[in-house]
Amino acid sequence: MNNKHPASGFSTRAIHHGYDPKDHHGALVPPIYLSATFAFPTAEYGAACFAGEASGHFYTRISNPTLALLESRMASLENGEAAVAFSSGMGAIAATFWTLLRPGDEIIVSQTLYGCTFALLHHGIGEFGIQVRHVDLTDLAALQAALSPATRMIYCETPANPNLRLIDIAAVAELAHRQPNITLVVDNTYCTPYLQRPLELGADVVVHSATKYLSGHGDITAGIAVSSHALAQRIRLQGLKDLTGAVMSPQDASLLMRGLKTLALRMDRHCSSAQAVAEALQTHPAVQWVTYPGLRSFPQYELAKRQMKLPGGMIAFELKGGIEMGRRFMNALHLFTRAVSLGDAESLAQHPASMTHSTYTPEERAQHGISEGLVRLSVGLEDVADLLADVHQALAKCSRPSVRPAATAAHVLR
Ligand code: 3LM
Repeated sequence: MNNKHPASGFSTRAIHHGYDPKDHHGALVPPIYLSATFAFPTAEYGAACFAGEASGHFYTRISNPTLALLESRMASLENGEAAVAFSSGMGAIAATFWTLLRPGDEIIVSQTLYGCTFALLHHGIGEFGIQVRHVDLTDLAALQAALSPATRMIYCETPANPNLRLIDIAAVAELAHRQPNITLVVDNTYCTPYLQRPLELGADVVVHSATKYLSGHGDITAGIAVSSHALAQRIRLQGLKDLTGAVMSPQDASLLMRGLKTLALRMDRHCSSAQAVAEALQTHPAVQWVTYPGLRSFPQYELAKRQMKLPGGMIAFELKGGIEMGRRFMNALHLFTRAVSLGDAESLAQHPASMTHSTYTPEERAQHGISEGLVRLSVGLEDVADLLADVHQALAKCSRPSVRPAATAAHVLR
C-alpha cells in the first residue's frame, strides 16, 4: 500500500498514511468499497486466496480495501505492524480473547475494567474453562506471585474505566515477558495513541473501542486491535473470520478515518477542558473527592506524566451525599448530556454503578474499586466557559449548608 509519509508526525499520518489521491482518480477522500465479495480473475487464483498463497481481497469479513487502509493507518498511529478492524470494541476484545486463549489457560486481568469486558470474562470465557484471575497490577509483587505456567495473557485498561486507576505498562510488560508465551493486551480506549502508545512500552496487543475518541463523533460503533503481523493475522483469521464475525462495515471505516484526521486536535481540547472541569470540582465544597490524572492530588500523578502525553478527557468524582446527590447533579445538568459512552464532541455524564458497570454486583464493585456514588464525566469539545458554568450551576443545586472541603482521591484508590 502506498505510503509517502512513513516518518511523519502523528497528525500527518492520521490524515495521509497509506493513501495517494493519484491512485484513485484524484479523489481527496478515500473511496468506500462496499462490495462484500471480490472477483477472482481465475479459479486458480481464488483457490490460492483461500489457501493463503495469494494476497488480495476476496470477502469483506476477511479483508476489504477500505478496511485495509484504516487498519494500516491505525497500525501506524499505534506504532504497531498491523491492525484488525471490528464492528465494536467488544468485538475486538472478544476476538482477541477467543484467538489467544484455550481451556486450561489462565488470564490475569487488572482489578477495574469496563462493565461488558468484566461480563465477557466472568460470564463468557470464564465459563469455557479459562481461569480468570483479577490481580492488582499496580502491585508488581502480587503480579509476580500470580504468574503461573498456565498464564497466557495479562489484560488491563489504563486508565481504567471508570475509576481512572493507572497500570505501569512498561513494568508489567517487563515482568510478563520474563515468561514465554504470555501476551500483554492493553485497552487504550481512554487515551488513544495520541496520548499513550502501549506497544512502545512493551505491550503485545492494543485494543480499542473506536466508538469513542478515535471516531470522536458518536455516530459509529467500532473496534480495533493492533499488534505484530503474526498476531494480527491470527486474530483476523480466527477471532474475526471464524470465531466472532464481528467485521466493521466499510462505511464505518470511512467515518472512522474522518474522525482520525482531527484526533490530535480534539484530544488536546478534551484534555485542557477536562483539566479545568476537574480543578473546578476539586475546589467545590459539595465534592467529596475527584479523580483526574492531571490533578496533583491524583495518586499516580507521576506515572500519568511519564506514561501519558496529557491526562485525558475523563473525570470520576463523588459528591457529598453519594449517589443520591450524584443523581441530583446529573439531573440538573443542561449542557452535559446524561448518556453512556465517551469521547464524543458532546460532553456526557453517567453513573457507572447503575449503567456501564451494572454488570458487576454491588459486592464486586466494592471489591474492584468502583464506588457506588461515582459519577463519570466525558468532557467534550464545547466552550470550556459553558462547561464550567453548567457544572457550577448543577453543583449549586447539590450544596449543603455544612460541607467540608473536597478530599483528594487517595482514599478511593487505596
Ligand atoms: C462506556 N464503553 O460508556 P464498544 N473498552 C472500554 C470501553 O469503555 C468500552 C468498550 C471497551 C462504554 C460503552 S456502555 C453500554 C457504553 C474501555 C465501551 C467496548 O463495544 O465499542 O462499546 O466498546 O464506558
